[in-house]
Amino acid sequence: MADAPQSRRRFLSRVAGALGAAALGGCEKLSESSWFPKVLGSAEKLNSVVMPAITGRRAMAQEFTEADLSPTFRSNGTALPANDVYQALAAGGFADWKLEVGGLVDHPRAFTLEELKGLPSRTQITRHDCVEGWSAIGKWKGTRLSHLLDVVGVKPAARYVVFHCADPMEPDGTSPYYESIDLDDARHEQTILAYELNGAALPVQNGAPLRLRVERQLGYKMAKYLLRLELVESFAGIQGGKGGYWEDQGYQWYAGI
Ligand SMILES: Nc1nc2c(c(=O)[nH]1)N[C@H]1C(S)=C(S)[C@@H](COP(=O)(O)O)O[C@H]1N2
Ligand SMILES: [Mo]
Repeated sequence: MADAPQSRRRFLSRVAGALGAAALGGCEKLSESSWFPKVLGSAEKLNSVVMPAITGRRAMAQEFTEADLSPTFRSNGTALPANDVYQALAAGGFADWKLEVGGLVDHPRAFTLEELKGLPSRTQITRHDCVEGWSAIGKWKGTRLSHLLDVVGVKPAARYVVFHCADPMEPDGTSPYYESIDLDDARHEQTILAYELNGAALPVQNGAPLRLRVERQLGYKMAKYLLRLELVESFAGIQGGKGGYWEDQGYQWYAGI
């Protein structure tokens, strides 16, 4: 499953190359030019198949208005990590909490919540879709992951960001929840590390003090209770090796909606 986006990108690079673009980076401009739709149009079916695929990874998730907010944003999965260290941090209002960022970065370091709040943020009202069959619209504010990555400097070999969480998924305290996304999604404008939900500090049941929002993917990708980010080249040696807790149980790694 983890290979699907790569092979799709390779295919799209070839399509873009055939159309005379040096790289996918030129596609947004390409699609605005007058000849590009005509070229695809002349290829008949290509138009509907290739266009959304080419612009796909950069497309924005739909954003909503305050009037669309769900009355409550329910909690799913862990609502309180069964982890003494986490519970002590929560009792202290997360004053001693830090987010560690390491792996394939130039400057590994830890960030306090205040430091993260000092980086450029984004506020967005989006719809969360859970595979269990419910959706909710919430307003999220958080640090843009792209800026955080610029601060630590991503080494060229890095391909994924792995999100390590505080909540153990086994009763014996092992198997912390974890997730991962590739650098395209990590750099997406709407990918944020959220510390606010609906204008208030992120509640514990929704992942306090910090959780991932990677809009355009399903709910299980939105890792809560973040403790550590790790830049990696592959998932080898990380828990089940499939890039996420639910992925290790057979869920799709790329959970696009
Ligand atoms: N750490 C952690 N992150 C998690 C989960 C979890 O159990 N633990 N559940 C996932 C699932 S399946 C969903 S739908 C959302 C639920 O987010 P919410 O509790 O804010 O509704 O968080 C995701 N992130
Ligand atoms: Mo979910």
